[in-house]
Amino acid sequence: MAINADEVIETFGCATEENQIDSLRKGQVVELPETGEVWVTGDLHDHRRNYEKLLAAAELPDHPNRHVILHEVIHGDYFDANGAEGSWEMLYKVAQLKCDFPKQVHFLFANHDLAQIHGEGIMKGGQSVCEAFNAGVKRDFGTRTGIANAAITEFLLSFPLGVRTPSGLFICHSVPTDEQIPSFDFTVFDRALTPNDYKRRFGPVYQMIWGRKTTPEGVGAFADKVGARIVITGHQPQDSGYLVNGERHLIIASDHNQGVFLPIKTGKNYSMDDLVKRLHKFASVDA
Ligand SMILES: [Mn+2]
Repeated sequence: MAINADEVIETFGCATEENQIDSLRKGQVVELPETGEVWVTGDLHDHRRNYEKLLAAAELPDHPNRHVILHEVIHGDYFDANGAEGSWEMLYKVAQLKCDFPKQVHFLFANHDLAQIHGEGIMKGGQSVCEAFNAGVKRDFGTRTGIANAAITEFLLSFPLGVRTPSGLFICHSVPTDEQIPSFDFTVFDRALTPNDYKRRFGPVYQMIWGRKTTPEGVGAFADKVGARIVITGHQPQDSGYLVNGERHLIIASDHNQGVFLPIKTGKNYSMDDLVKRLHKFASVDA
């Protein structure tokens, strides 16, 4: 694939800045306005068809009060014969989207992003997905690889940790484990981050984006601390598209045909049942 490396790198820079100066952002959380819609997705993992469907259905240019939330867009299934993986391109697409619709597009920091920044930590079929991603960048950027990697890292680090609606929803990639929640550093959402926040096992960012199998009671304690009624996450794969983990935790996935997205009003008070009824399967979207 022939690419204009300078143009791609410049776009990552633009999107990084838009994340940093987002007027809805308070610390590490984006606070959505009372009026409008938000279309929530789960992990995307370079599912190009679902991304196309989402964009076609969301019609962002015609709906300036409509927001979309994207996370874990990298590390998909597009490998070449040499084992190089091509999801930098999906990251570029969402960066372009942020530059085109800076007030409407929001990201959530995820564990695959952190693993990619560190260059290690996630294996699939005996291969490091981070090395495969690096090989894809090297293949396509050649002599500009170093600068491209720096721009990608800055872009990923500019992602917020959560999105909040005025109706009491808190949307994030995942939540800490039950064991971590009692001592979790909740100030992480309200302040600038330091390298310690990302530290393996002990950093609050790490704990939050890697946490799995949190019980409904654990998520309830987390929700109380962040002032939310219901928490919506991705992170844990869902073959049927979603899982209701108790009355206060909805898990959704957007990285396969049975995956879902959740279009809702920012100011409306939904119950868990209401949210489940609003889930849309990508398979049912014509685009
Ligand atoms: Mn994840």
